Amino acid sequence: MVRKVDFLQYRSPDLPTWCPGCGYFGIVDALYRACRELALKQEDIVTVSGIGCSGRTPIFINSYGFHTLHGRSIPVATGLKLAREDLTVFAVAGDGDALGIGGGHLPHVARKNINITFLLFDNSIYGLTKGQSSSTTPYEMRTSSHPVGNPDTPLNPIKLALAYGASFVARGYAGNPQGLKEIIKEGILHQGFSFIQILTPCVTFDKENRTWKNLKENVCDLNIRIEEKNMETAMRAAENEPYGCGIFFQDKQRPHYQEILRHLNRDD
Ligand SMILES: Cc1ncc(C[n+]2csc(CCOP(=O)(O)OP(=O)(O)O)c2C)c(N)n1
Ligand code: SF4
Ligand SMILES: [Mg+2]
Repeated sequence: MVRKVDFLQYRSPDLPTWCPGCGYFGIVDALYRACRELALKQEDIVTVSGIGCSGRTPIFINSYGFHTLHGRSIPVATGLKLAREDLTVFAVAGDGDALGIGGGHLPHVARKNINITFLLFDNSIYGLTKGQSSSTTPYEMRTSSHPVGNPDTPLNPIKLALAYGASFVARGYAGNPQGLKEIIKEGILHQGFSFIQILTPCVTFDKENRTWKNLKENVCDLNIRIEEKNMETAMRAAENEPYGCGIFFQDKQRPHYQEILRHLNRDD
């Protein structure tokens, strides 16, 4: 029997409490549509989040979810995937959650190649706590914690994920849910750790950097679909194209963690 799957069924009856105009609406829309197009059963999806406006995401998806501690979506999602390999597991985190307090988890989930899909809601600011600088806030940007300008050099999430050895590294844009949906689908289908940075505005606390206007004017399609693993091209694109969207790197040959465990436990 063909199962009828509509993308609205993934939408929770609890309406998102994000500010009107927040980019996160576009992200969950892309997520619903990716799940629908892959015909994932709601009961087979788990979304694990940390703390932040992005941390509320599981509440708005009509499936299983886990709103954990600040910076801890990756280890909880890892444990879940190791216990239930059959489930589709998303880990979601904001830039502060993923790269600040939780930054120590990223190298390990990447090097182990845990088969989960990680969505970095990158608005380059702490949204929930009212606009402090985060690890991706640009140098000199004025924020509530740095009213005369951020003194710190921002991290480049794509370069980090590449350097840590993530087997799938991509960037999408909240203002293009169709394009983002395609990237998320690829991330779900990828057998290994999928890292997806999503450019998105915080319309309430960022009036000068990652605004809708700025994003609309600068986001471009990189047209790089690197089937062959090519770290050098990917690194160069990450360095030169801060608003370029697409798949920067994918290693389809590398076994994921559970495949490695099966290999090590083989009976020969
Ligand atoms: C251990 C701990 N430290 C600090 C906080 C306060 N806090 C909550 S969310 C947050 C940052 C959120 O920023 P980000 O991860 O970028 O998420 P966004 O709100 O932008 O989605 C901070 C510092 C906390 N909840 N727990
Ligand atoms: S504070 Fe910013 S990130 Fe949080 S819901 Fe509002 S617009 Fe979105
Ligand atoms: Mg943020």
